[in-house]
Amino acid sequence: MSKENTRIINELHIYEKKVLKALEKSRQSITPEDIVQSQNLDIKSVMSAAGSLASKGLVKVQKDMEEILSLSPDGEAFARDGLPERKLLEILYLQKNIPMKDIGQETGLNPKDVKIGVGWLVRKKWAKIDQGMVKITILGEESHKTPQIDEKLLHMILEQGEISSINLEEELQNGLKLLKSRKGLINFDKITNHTISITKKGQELLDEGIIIQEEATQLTHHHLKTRKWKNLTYRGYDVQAEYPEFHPGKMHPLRRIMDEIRNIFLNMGFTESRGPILESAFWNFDCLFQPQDHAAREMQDTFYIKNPSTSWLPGEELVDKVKKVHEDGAQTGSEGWCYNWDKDVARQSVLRTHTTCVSARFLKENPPPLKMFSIGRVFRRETITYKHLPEFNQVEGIVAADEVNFRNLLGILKEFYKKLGFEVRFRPAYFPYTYLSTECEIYLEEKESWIELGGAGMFRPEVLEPLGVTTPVAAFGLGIERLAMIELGIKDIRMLYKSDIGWLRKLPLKKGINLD
Ligand code: FA5
Repeated sequence: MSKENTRIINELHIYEKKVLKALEKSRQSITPEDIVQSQNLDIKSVMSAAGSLASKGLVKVQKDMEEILSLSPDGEAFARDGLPERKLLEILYLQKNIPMKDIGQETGLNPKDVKIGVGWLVRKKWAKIDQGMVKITILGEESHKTPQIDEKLLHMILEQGEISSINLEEELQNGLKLLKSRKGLINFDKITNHTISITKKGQELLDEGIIIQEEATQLTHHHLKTRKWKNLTYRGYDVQAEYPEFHPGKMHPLRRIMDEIRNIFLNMGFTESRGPILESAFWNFDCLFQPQDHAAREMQDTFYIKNPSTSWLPGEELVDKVKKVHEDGAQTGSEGWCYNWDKDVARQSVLRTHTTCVSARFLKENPPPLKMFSIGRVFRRETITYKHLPEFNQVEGIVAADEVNFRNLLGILKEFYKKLGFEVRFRPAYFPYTYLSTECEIYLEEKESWIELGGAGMFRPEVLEPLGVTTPVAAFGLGIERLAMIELGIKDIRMLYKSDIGWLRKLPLKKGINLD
């Protein structure tokens, strides 16, 4: 047996095998009803098995339309009593001529039948109408005793109850045409007959021999309990079968990407930290050597909080050191910003504008060497665009140790993005709290432009000295939504917050695994 035929036979359902077997016995076209009889199946199973076999080219299913004729109540009355024209002909045969106006009275027919009868007398050429007289013709004389084909058919249907139009002889087919042209005498019911025949390919399989064996489609509790499972043959799974669409619950893609980022940093040996969302200007700006008249502190860039309008400052020692560094640079070798630093400005409550304040807080509490990252929400008074949101997430990180330098920082960022599958480029940048500073960018195909992903740099001595840190510190702060845009291939950052269920359903459950 060829490998292909074995495969086809193995994949046949038991009903399909039974239909083939039925054809083997008859060796010619058979009806589904024959198969119902011979294989002890129900008609639905036979039809669906035959359809499936036909789609595999193993059988041919032919459909023939059949018309079943039966009589309506009017038709039945005409069949018993005679057609109106026949009744008229009988009288006319005796009288030869009858005035048109007297015909109802002479024949005792109702006006409707008189109308029909006279019409058909003329149509059948049994009579003609001449100067108001209905006159019998020679054909009428001859037809007097002989029933015509339409009348014969009417009687046949009356006797048999119903007959099929396909079995009618040619003469009766003409009779049917006549009866069809009279409205309401005959009922026509259309039925479809199927005949099934074996194809060459199907015959090949039959010649190879098909064994019919009951197959279990499922292993049930009953099979196990009765130990029947040992002797059962199990139907194989069609792993390519169509399956219904399903939408398993899954994490929002942004949350998934955040978890992915978290895992990357944890695997790179970083520890995670967190900080408050409602922050003092001190930690958000001052501590990061951002002068109190810096543009980023303006009301149009930062959300200031009315209640509580002020926040606690840390201990005097740190506050004084920060004040000094702003005013004259303290021991850092810099001149500072050369202005009078105001404690009250530093007390102002803000929604943090970046997560860099978490790094500052962490450095205050934890001596190097250290590697720390944090993930969290930040807020800015931004005009919403395809790449700007007023509320978004950042991942922040610092590496502090004696031997850390700017090249290490670039290496860490490159490695991080590589793990996410991105290649980034770096360009020089400016941040008040870092020197050297850089920004990493990635090319966005959809927008045909470079998009900024994050900022980084070595913290300045003006940041580190007040915090009591003596080692170099490499720092970075990266936008998460921008990363998500690229990973998910979306053109607009707002999509991430739209709750578009159609889009969410289509997204892979996990990067690289799409169950939809
Ligand atoms: C900062 O926030 C710096 N704190 C980063 C930093 C940390 C520099 C440590 C040096 C040392 P920036 O404002 O560029 O940088 O924002 C960082 C990233 O956040 C941007 O590159 C961008 O990816 C993302 N981002 C900024 N603004 C928005 C916004 N409105 N909507 C969405 N993402 C934004």
